[in-house]
Amino acid sequence: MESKYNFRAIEAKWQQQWADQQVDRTPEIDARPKFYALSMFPYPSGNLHMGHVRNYTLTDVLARVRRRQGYRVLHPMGWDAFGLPAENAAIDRGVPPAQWTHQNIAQMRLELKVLGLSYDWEREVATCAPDYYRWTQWLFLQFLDAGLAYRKASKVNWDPIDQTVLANEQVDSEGRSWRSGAKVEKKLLTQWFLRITDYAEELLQSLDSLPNWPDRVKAMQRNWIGKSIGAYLEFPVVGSTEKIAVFTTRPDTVFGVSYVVLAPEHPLVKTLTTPEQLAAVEDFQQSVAAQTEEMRTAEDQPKRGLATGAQVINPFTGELVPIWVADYVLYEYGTGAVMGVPAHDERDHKFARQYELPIREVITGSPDIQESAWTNTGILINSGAFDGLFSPEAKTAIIAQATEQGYGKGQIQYKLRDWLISRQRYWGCPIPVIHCPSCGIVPVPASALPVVLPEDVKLTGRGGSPLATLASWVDVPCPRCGEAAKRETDTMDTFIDSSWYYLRYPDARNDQAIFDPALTNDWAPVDQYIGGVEHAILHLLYSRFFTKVLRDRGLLKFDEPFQRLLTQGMVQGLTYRNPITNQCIPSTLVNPDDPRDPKTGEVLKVGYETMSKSKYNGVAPAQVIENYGADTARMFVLFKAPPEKELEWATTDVEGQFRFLNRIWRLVYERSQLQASGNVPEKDVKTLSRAINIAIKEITEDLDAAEFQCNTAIAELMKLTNALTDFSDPSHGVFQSGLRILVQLLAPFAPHLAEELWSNLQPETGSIHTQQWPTFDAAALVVDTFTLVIQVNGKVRANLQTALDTPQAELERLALGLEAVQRHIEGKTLRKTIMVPQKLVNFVVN
Ligand code: ANZ
Ligand code: ZN
Repeated sequence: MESKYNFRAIEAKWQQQWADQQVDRTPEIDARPKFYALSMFPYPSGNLHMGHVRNYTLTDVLARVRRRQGYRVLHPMGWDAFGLPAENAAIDRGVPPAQWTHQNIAQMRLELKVLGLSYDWEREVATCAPDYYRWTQWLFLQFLDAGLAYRKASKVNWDPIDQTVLANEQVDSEGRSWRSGAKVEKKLLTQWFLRITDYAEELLQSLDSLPNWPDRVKAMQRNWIGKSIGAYLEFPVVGSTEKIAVFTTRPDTVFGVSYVVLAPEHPLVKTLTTPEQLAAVEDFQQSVAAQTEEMRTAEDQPKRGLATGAQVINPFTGELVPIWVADYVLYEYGTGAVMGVPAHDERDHKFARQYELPIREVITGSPDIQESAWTNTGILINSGAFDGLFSPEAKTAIIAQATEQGYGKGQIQYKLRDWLISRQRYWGCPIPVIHCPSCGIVPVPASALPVVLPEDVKLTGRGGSPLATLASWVDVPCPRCGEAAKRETDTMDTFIDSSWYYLRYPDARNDQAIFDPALTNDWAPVDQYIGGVEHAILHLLYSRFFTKVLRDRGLLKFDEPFQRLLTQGMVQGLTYRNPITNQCIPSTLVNPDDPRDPKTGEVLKVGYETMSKSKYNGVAPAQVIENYGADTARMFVLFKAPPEKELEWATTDVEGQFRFLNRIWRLVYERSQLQASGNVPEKDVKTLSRAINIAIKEITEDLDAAEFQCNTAIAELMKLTNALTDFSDPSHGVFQSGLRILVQLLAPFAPHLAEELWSNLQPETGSIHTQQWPTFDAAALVVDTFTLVIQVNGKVRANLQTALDTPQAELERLALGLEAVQRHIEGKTLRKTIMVPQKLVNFVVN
């Protein structure tokens, strides 16, 4: 054994050996319990970033521990490889997307291997490979067959920079594209949708079956699905046979309606508006069309509206109320029309104040209804026969009357819309249908899959789908009638590719079926899923949806894809910004002791922000590995913060972990150099034995917790290292076994170092990563106690039963706190404390 910790040689050597011996291969299915550990697969953007390192190391620790706890483990990796960056790179640099993507995959695979992650590489998948997307296409046909995929013309979000349609989920709260940042426009186009709304209720309900998901993620999903329980009510239009239907969550306020509002896009606007109002209303419609949904509904935006001149009858009161159009009513939600109740809704209140519409109180509670709306429940007033009822009862009674009289019913409404999946881009999975002039939409027969994405396509980045320009690919005979027909040229949203990849790993090389249900139903669901919180809604909701559809198609036997979810926090880097321009300045140009803008001399703002290229605050994993090794990099990302919290990058802490690994190295190395001291007090043996068992217990528990705490586990490793360092006789059996336990517990975190040390300590037993996970001896945890005699000025005043290893300062504090002692020192000055360890303390006072 060398005296120096040579991480480069050690890491290279063991990575080679593990690969040669295929130690990370997934075992065949046997009687052992299974464990499926999965990190969200990356987009192959070029290089690994620290966020990847954190994510994959966390999952790797768990996979390694579970293997040693007797589970058979599946721990795979793959690539979410379709998507726009490849296409944009092709446009910018002329490299074909496939080539760009495969280069990046090769590079990132290398970087992953250098981290010592225990993946079964034989199960690697890439969503852009025909042997993968063949099954994505097959799935699409399953959805089509189930009536869950359909086409419709709709107003869609159009990204003018990326020249593609976006799902609602891909537009941020300011109406910008999640990817290009462009202001999103609305366009009317025929698009493909998946009927996720059919599963809205189940997607909501079964969140309750996921106790090991973060509450925050479940709340975000609930919000996104947005279930509202209320009523559908119809208001007949005066002088017409038309009715305006509204959706309301507050039918109990129906006696307070002072106007009804249509969304500007509502088809009745045109029919109902009086001739005098028509020109103004049309102008208004135009100006609203230019706004995004977010601008229209934002709390702080003034609401704009206009009377149509027409009126409806409130069927409950017989009253006539005016019909308005207003920007705050959205056409796509509910019925696209609202009953305005200014007394009990904030928006309506503001609107009524602005346009001088009446405000009528029908629920008690407000001190001054003209001043502020009362939006809570309460007792009904001014509501005819319903006066005196409490809101919840009133809702039921009012819905009952509407149902009986035929102008309404109870209604449940979801915010969730069907998922728009078609994209007019090239680098995605082709939608496997053919448009035939006689037969209409004809699915490509499963036997003809995959519909291979052609490679010889000109990418310009401008206008429509690039595939549409390739006649040789587009023109095909109809599979049904043989007539000349055309392929669908849209590709699928890449979120489809990632909605099912976790089902492929259990049987990744199957070329006859998407997977063998026996294998996938054995390994899946995923036992622990780890990834970024940015996927809290879309990816996770879509995956849950796919799982449920495949279950209903008889392919899966479970309801939820991910049993346990951990969303790890972002990795942040020190960021320097110019206080005036807010521009980021690369740290290499800044003196950390006096951070100033190198050009203007301004004192810079310094803080931690999520690492990103544009902020020049990133640290490349390859650099850290080069300087300190993969084991140090792993230890750092695990130790610096709890997994779900932000992690602030600090080189000094990386060095701290490096020193810690060096300490462990020296401890093992020096054990042979030291002389046996012969007589070790029994209490020291007990203390070390206890430290060893505490470490086993605490680390095991930290790794079993739902949000498993690698940071506290590493802190326990440090304590055990200290206890071993303090022990005087390295030849003693308890020290020897402690050292082996330390290395065993270290192995999931720093797998290379642990393997090297183990091969020195116990070469005959083979790899450390196949050793059974240690178990602790509960008896050794029991603390030995002794009786401390407490004197004041030499007279015994009290006794204290206390743990043998209680520190002296703590003993003094405890002793002084005793009432029997207090009584004799009160009002006097403590002059001296005489301590006879583990026997007696004497407080000298006068
Ligand atoms: C009358 C009323 C009175 C309302 C009251 C609220 C309070 P959630 O919970 O989000 O479903 N609404 C309905 N459709 C709308 C649309 N297309 N655009 C804008 N607003 C719409 O909200 C349902 C409530 O939002 C409905 O209940 C309706 O206003 C409004 F004291 O009806 B309410
Ligand atoms: Zn045909």
